[in-house]
Amino acid sequence: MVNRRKFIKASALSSMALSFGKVAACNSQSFPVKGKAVVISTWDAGLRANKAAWEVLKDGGRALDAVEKGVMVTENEQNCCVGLGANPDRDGFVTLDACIMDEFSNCGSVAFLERIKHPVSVARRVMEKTPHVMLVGSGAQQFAVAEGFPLEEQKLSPDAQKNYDNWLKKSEYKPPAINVESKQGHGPFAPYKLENGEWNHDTIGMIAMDANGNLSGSCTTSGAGFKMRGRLGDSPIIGAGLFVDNEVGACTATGQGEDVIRVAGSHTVVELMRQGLSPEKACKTAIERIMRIKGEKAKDIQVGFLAVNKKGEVGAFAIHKGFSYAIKTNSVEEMVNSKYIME
Ligand code: SD4
Repeated sequence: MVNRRKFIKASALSSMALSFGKVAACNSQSFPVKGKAVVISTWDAGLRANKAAWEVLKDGGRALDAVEKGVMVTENEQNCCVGLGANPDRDGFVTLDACIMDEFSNCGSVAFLERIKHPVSVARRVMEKTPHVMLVGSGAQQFAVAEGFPLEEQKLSPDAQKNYDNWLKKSEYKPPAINVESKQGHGPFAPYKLENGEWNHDTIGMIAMDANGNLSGSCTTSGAGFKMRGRLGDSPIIGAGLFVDNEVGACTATGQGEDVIRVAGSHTVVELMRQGLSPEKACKTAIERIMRIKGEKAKDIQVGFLAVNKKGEVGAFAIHKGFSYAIKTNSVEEMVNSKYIME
C-alpha cells in the first residue's frame, strides 16, 4: 500500500511548478512530443488509478483507453466510495454515475445506474454505440445488460453496510459538510478514514494526455452517500464534472456537485484556459465564482477543480484545504495538495 504522506508534496510545489513543466518545459515549443504523456486524477485513490492508466499511456496508447482503465481500478475497490462498494442512497441502494469524453468531443454518460460494476465502461459504450450522450436509471441498466455487462447482486459492501446502519440511527439528511479532522469534507457527507490512513471519497475524476498530445477524461462516482433517491450530482454531466476540449485543455471537478453544476464548472475552467489563463488560475477563478454565488454558505461546502492545458501544465484549486490529486508522468508519481481559499 502506498504511503500517502510520502507522496504528498507541499502545495508550494503544486500546479505551476508541477506543471510537469519539469517534464515538458525543455521541449515546450515543440510540445506535444512523443513520451510526454501524463495522467492526473482526484483524491488518494488516484495513485492506484493512475498506475493502471499509465500501463496504457507508457506504450503509446490512447488517452481514452487510459482514463477508462484507470478509474475502473477505483470502481473495483470495495473499500472505496466509488463503484458498487460505495455508500448507498438513503433508501439503501447504491446508485452510480459516470461519464467519459475523448479528443474528438465524443462523450457518453450514465446516471442513476444500479447493480453494474463499471459505469465508466457503460458510459463509453453509450458514447460509441448509441446516437446519444446520456442514459439513466433502468434504461441505462437495460443497455448495460444488453451490452453484456453482468447484473451484480444488490448487496452493500461490509463498509457501506456499517456506514448505512450508523446513518440510519439518526437518518439526518444534513450532517457537517466539512470533516473537522480531515478538512476534506466535500458534500452533504464527510469522508471517513480507511485503515491504511487514506481518506475515502466517493468520486474519481481523471484526465490523461497521451504521447500524441491528445486529451481524454473520465469521472465516476456514487455521488453523495445517503443522498435522496434519484439525486444526481455533477459527475456524469458533461461540462460540469468533466469537460475536454482537445484544442485547449480539460478539467474535472469534485465536491458538492450541485454547486459545480450551477456554474457549469469544468466547462467554465476550460473556457477560462481558452482565454489564456493557466490551469491553476482558471480553476481558482471558477472557485471564486462559486464562492461569490454562495456567499456565507461557501464555508460549508467543498469544491475542487483539477485541470490540464494543451501545453501539459497542470493546476488545481479548491474552496477548502484538503483537496489533493495524483499525478503520473514518466518521471513523476505523487500526490499533490491543491491550493485553496479557506482553511
Ligand atoms: C457529487 N461531485 O455527486 C460528486 C461528489 C464528489 O468527492 O465529488 N465527492 O456531487
